[in-house]
Amino acid sequence: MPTYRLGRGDDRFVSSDTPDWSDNSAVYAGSGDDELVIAGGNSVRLFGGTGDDTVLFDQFRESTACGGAGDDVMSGIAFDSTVKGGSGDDDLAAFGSGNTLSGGTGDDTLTIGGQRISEGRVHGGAGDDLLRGGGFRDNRFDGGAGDDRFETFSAGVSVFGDVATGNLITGGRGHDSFSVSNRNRATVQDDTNGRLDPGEVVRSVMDVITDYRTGEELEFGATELVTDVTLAPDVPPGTSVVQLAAGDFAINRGDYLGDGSFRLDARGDDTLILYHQAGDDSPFTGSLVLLDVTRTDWIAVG
Ligand SMILES: [Ca+2]
Ligand SMILES: [Ca+2]
Ligand SMILES: [Ca+2]
Repeated sequence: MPTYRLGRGDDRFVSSDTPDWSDNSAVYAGSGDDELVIAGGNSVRLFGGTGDDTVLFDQFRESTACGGAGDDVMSGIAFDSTVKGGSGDDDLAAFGSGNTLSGGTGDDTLTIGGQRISEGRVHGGAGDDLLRGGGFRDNRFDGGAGDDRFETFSAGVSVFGDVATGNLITGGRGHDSFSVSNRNRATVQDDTNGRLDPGEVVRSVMDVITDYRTGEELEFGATELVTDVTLAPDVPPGTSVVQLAAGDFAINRGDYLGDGSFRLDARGDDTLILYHQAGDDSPFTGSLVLLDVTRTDWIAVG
C-alpha cells in the first residue's frame, strides 16, 4: 500500500504513470494547487491539503477523497466512496451508487447522479450550498445551515410502479428552496368511485421534505392548483392509477406511512402534493411529501 507525499508547490499526480500504484494507496498532496488524476483503486485515500486542488477519479471504490482547505474541484465515477470538500467553496460530484458527499464550510456545489443510482448521501454543511441530482430509491440530501438550494430528481425502475422513498431532503437551518422532479405511477388499491377519498392509501416512489417551512420556495413544474384528483382503473385488477393533467397539482392531507405510502386523512399530520409536470405527455405523476405540514397557506409554489 504505497503512500505518496507530494509536499509543497503545485503538484500533478497521475496514478497510471506511477509505479507501484495499487489498492490501498494514499496520496498526500500537501500545500499548493494540486491536480490528482486517479484511475481505479479500492480503498484509496487522497488528501488535497491546503490550496485549490483538482481531483479527478474514475472507478473509485470504497475510497476517500478530502479536498482540505481551498476551493477544490473533485469529481468522477465512484461507488461506496466518500468525497469531502473541507473548507472553501468546493465543487464535488460523484456518479455511481452508495457515495457520500460532504461540502463542509463554504458555499459548495454537490452533485450525485448516474444510471439508476441509490443510497447516495449529500451533506452541504455550513454555507449556501447547491445540492443536485438523484436517481432511483433512497438518496438523501441534507443542506445543513445556510440558504441552500436543492435540484433533485427521482423515478422508479419499473413503469409498472415501484413503492419506495425517492429523495429524502432536509433543508436544515436557513431559508432553503427546493426544485424537485419525480415521475412515477401513483396507485390506489380498491378504489370504488374514481376519486381520492379519506382512508385510501396512495403508493409510489415519493420524495420527502422533512423540514419544509413557511414561504420556502417549491418548484415541481406544475402551477395550476386543482381540487379533484381522478383515478382510472388499471392493471393488476383492483389497482387504480392517479391521473392529473399536465401542469396541474393537488394538495392532499394525511399521514406519511414511510416507504412511498401515504394515507389520506383530513386530520393527518402531513401533506402529499401530487403533480404532473407541464409539457410532460407521459402518464406519470410526481409525489412530494411535506412532513409535519398541514397549512396549505404555508406552501409557496414557484
Ligand atoms: Ca484544498
Ligand atoms: Ca457548505
Ligand atoms: Ca439550510
